[in-house]
Amino acid sequence: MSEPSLLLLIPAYNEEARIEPVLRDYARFFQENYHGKFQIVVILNGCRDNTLGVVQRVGRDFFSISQLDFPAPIGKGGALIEGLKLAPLADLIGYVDADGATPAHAYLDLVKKIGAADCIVGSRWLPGAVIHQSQTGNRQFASRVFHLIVQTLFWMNIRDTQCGAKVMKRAVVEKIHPTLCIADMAFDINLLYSMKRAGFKILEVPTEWTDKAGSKVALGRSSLTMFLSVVRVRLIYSPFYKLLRPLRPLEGWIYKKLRAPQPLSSSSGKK
Ligand SMILES: Nc1nc2c(ncn2[C@@H]2O[C@H](COP(=O)(O)OP(=O)(O)O)[C@@H](O)[C@H]2O)c(=O)[nH]1
Ligand SMILES: [Mg+2]
Repeated sequence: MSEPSLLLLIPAYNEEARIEPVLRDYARFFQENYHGKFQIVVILNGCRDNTLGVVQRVGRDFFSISQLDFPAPIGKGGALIEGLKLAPLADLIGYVDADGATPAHAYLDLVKKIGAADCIVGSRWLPGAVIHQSQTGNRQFASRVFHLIVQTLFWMNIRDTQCGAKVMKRAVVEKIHPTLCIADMAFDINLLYSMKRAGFKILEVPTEWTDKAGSKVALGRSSLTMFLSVVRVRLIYSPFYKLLRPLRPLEGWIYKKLRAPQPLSSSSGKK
């Protein structure tokens, strides 16, 4: 029996040194082990290295690989907001990091678990997760603080909102896409909370993870931006949001000071 068609998005920023083996592994592994249509679309933006050349070269060896390139600094979230517009192409749409933190076989395990759920979230923090190389102490600390803030604000009971491996059903993506507006690394909170609010079923599943050197995250600035963004998502869904409109220029000013990315399409995240 044929499996559902799968579109895998890979956001990539200055990944010329890390992405090639990952693309080759995923393309080869899914070609051999997945019995449904499979496509990878790498979504680049504003890369200052030759990521595009590398992706194009690998794409000549594997017809399943293609790319979208946006010159603007739209961030990981902004790139995924654009990539998720391709949802009509497949039954299942997911994303994964370009550095190979999630091996191809572990990603396929997540896909196979979707069953009656609407979204599968790979988790490094659930019992059963296999961690070959942990994040640095600072990153783990920041990640746990972030988790506490997210849990306090949203009560989603998801232990690992930030793991780069997720997969969703097409109807889910199409329904919530207009509510996506966060371009930075807090994009996942925007996505997950939109799904929860729309009543979709999110299943968190332990996964396999190897932390890779060469992270693109500047911890200090990134944490502040993510904090601002989760507060913003919370406010968007609060009854007071309209009253806060006069604060919009201040919000824009802070994002600018933090050099935070902005999405390409100017959705305000309204439901
Ligand atoms: N398109 C795009 N991708 C990004 C951007 N920033 C990070 N990424 C991608 O997001 C993924 C996770 O980034 P990474 O640096 O591995 O984060 P970490 O492992 O959490 O430190 C990788 O695939 C990055 O290339 C960005 O500004 N634009
Ligand atoms: Mg990484």
